[in-house]
Amino acid sequence: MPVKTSCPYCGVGCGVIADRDSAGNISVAGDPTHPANFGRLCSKGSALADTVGLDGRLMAPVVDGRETSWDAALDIVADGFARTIREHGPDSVAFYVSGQLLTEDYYVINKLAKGFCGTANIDTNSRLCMASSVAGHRRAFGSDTVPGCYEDLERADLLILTGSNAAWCHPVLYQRMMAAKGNNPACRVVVIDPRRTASCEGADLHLPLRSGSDAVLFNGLLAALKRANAIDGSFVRAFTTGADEALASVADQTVAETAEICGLSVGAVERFFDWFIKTERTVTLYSQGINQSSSGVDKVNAIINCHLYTGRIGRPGMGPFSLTGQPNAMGGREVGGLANQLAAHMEIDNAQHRDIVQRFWQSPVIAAKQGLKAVDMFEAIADRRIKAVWILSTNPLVSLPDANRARAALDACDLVVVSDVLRYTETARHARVLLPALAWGEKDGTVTNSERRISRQRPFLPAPGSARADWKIVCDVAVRMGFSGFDYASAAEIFREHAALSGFENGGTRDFDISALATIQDRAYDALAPVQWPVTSQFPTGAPRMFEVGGFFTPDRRARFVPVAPRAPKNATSRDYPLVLNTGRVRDHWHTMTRTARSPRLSLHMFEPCAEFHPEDARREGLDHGALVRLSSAYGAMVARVAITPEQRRGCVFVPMHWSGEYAGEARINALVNPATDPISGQPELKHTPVRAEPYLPKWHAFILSRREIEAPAGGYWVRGRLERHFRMELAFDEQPASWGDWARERLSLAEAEIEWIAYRDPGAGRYRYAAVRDGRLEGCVFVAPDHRLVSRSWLSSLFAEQPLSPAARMSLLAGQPNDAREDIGPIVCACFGVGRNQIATEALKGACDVADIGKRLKAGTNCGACRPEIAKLLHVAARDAQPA
Ligand SMILES: Nc1nc2c(c(=O)[nH]1)N[C@H]1C(S)=C(S)[C@@H](COP(=O)(O)OP(=O)(O)OC[C@H]3O[C@@H](n4cnc5c(=O)[nH]c(N)nc54)[C@H](O)[C@@H]3O)O[C@H]1N2
Ligand SMILES: Nc1nc2c(c(=O)[nH]1)N[C@H]1C(S)=C(S)[C@@H](COP(=O)(O)OP(=O)(O)OC[C@H]3O[C@@H](n4cnc5c(=O)[nH]c(N)nc54)[C@H](O)[C@@H]3O)O[C@H]1N2
Ligand code: SF4
Ligand SMILES: [Mo]
Repeated sequence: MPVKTSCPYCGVGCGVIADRDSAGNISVAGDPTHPANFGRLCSKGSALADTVGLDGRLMAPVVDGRETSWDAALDIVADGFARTIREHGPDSVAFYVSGQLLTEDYYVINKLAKGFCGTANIDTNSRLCMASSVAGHRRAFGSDTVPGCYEDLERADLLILTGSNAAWCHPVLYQRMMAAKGNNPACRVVVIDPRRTASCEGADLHLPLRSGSDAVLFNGLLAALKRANAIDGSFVRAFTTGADEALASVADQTVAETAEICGLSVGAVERFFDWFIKTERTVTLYSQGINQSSSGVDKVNAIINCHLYTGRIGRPGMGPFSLTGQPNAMGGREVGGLANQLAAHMEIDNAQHRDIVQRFWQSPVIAAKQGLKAVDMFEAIADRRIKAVWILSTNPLVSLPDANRARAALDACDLVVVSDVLRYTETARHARVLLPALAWGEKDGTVTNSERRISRQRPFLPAPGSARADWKIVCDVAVRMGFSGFDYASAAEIFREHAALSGFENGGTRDFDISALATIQDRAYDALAPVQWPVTSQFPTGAPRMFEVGGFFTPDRRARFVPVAPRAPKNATSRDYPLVLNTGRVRDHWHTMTRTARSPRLSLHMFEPCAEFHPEDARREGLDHGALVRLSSAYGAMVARVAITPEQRRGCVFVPMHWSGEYAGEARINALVNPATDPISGQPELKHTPVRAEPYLPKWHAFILSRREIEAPAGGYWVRGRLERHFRMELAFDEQPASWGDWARERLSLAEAEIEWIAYRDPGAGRYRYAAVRDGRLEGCVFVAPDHRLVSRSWLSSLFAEQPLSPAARMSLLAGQPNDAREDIGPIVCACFGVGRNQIATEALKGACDVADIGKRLKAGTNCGACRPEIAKLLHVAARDAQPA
């Protein structure tokens, strides 16, 4: 039976239809009726079926490395937390949770911490993600409200993306924007990002500003709006306060000054300002390039100031728009999962709010003060102020800044409990107690996307082993700790309580109100259609926009302009650390790769962690494209593959956040990232760490392709991944084995007798190549060289098909390339149809003129569309190369 559910990845919140046939085959398709995606899915969503297998799953509770019963594990957790609170007080325990929990899970863990344990030491990975937006919203609006909806992006005439690579991180939304732009000749797109990203392919203007200078740019814009008298006087007078102070702080900032500080040309800044001044329907979208900063909250307010001044908020086609990252970042905010919030958008510093929540919960206590925010929480674990911590649905030893220190913190902690779906993650390896949770496809509840839309996640798979829903595990522990109020029979029951609290003594004073859902019956909850909050008696079917006619949630109901004095990033570059490390995402991987690394097609797009350098910086540091680089900061070091590209801003290096010790050696970027935080939001500055780069020159480079899983070596550089019908590993190391042949056979785990062993050796040049063939099919191959110049992997990879090798392929095996070069499709660009770079280049030579044409010829880009910006780029490059010199 097909089940309607929603995608577990990004905050776009696409609806999917999942099904499992009688043979157990799983299929996933876009839900044409879901208002976030109308049937579309990106590469990650389309590959969901690849990721739900049970290998690697945590199936039973584990204590001290041994499987045990639920009763035993829950007793250890409940007794451990109760005893620690008894002996050291409530603030000696902590909970570190995640925007990937469902709202119901999140609600009960927050209730347990704040209402029953009596501590606000509950924080979430949203601290690394949305905390600056939350704080900026609250300063401006008095509430954490995203005023607009996705439809606004389609109705806008000017779309500004700052600190957002939506083409890769919110792909379905980006495709919606591009489709709308295609239908609206007046629509323009501006991308503000130090790098030229895939999102720039569809842009009319790219501003490659100096890292961290957004507040200067938007302050400059406010000054320009004033000079142009672009004020919406009636809106500003009726619905805001503080405009004069904000204007005073920017009044004399000229375009020239702005351009100079931001490292941009005067012309580009002028054009951007001019478009903004003249375009009523303007949406400014922003994400981590704004939030992950030591002045992230100020940057958010600098953006909102410009929208308040022009009255462009809450009306069709306009508004500031914070793109949420995780599927339920928004739901976590609704239940108050951050250490400085209370449930249902109430404030922990407000005694009246504390009283409301405590009476509603009938709880013995209520946390009286803010708890520790993520970075401070791990600091407190390190110095043993916190003695017991429970981590749910997040992998902090990979995702927190200064990750080596976070690891040392957990190792020093008396009781580390981890709820996860996998047996082995970097964090799970450092836990005393592991609790098996239900995963996507098995669990049941709700999530809220970037436009405040609540959607259901519904199960379509049976629970594996003895795994339990996260909410159930939390309630089991709460009951064992002796607390009442946790005897829920279902997710629906928790949802009703959450909805009731949102309306409890609200009377229009709080933005988050879904009280019309407080009496929803189980059957209606099961059938709940996606709906945007508020959902009240006034708005029974939800509301797409807020604040069109004021109604802000400050005491005087007016929005606040916030004067912003721009600050530079906390740690400046120096002689020792001359480059700015910028980190973020790639198209086909998700966070710490616990899901996406299971999908062969998602692993192909970017197989290794690449450090992207501007050609000038690469030359200065002596780095070659495709070679290895060692990056180090005052905190730690890592090794990555060098990619040289003029799309990188000079003085900056970009490295993806995804690789962990499970998939690579020495590739955790957060070992280097500084733990500097924003003083208001506590969000870490993940986009700006001073680093040094130097060539990493091990004596040997190798790659292995094998039908069997390849064991990770003990040291050196290595990266592994799962591809179609085989595994791949890249390695670089110093020690030379006694026999390369024996070494290769060991890597492939093959017994000599069963296979045909083909070898090529050139000891003089240090080149060794081996291939193993069984029954005419390729079993594996190992290529070794003294430098990084090994052969292309794509053709060899294609030989792991079911059919035996052709005689021609066999002949060419150890050459590593086909006799006819056209057979090598090159690195994969289109994950959906497996189309490679070489194929696109060939069609370009044959006259393919645009992305649509490539789609007709190769199908590339015609399914999810996530690769369309890259195809466009390849065509640009081909066209440029075709020009006579
Ligand atoms: N493929 C994929 N998609 C994802 C995720 C994923 O892991 N993989 N994760 C999801 C999550 S949780 C999140 S939070 C979102 C994040 O979505 P995004 O914020 O769009 O993604 P990032 O790559 O982290 O960073 C965005 C951009 O900020 C730029 N940037 C860096 N410094 C500055 C600066 O000073 N100013 C400006 N204007 N820009 C700067 C970076 O160069 C980068 O291109 O993505 C979500 N979607
Ligand atoms: N350098 C750098 N670091 C960053 C960022 C950056 O841009 N640069 N971005 C930051 C941001 S925005 C974010 S959101 C974080 C994300 O970072 P994390 O939250 O640490 O990353 P994930 O890999 O999503 O971790 C989710 C974990 O939950 C488990 N899991 C999955 N489903 C379930 C479930 O249903 N229940 C339970 N209990 N567990 C489950 C997975 O197996 C996995 O171990 O990273 C942050 N770190
Ligand atoms: S855009 Fe892609 S990752 Fe995000 S929710 Fe939609 S299908 Fe999932
Ligand atoms: Mo995020």
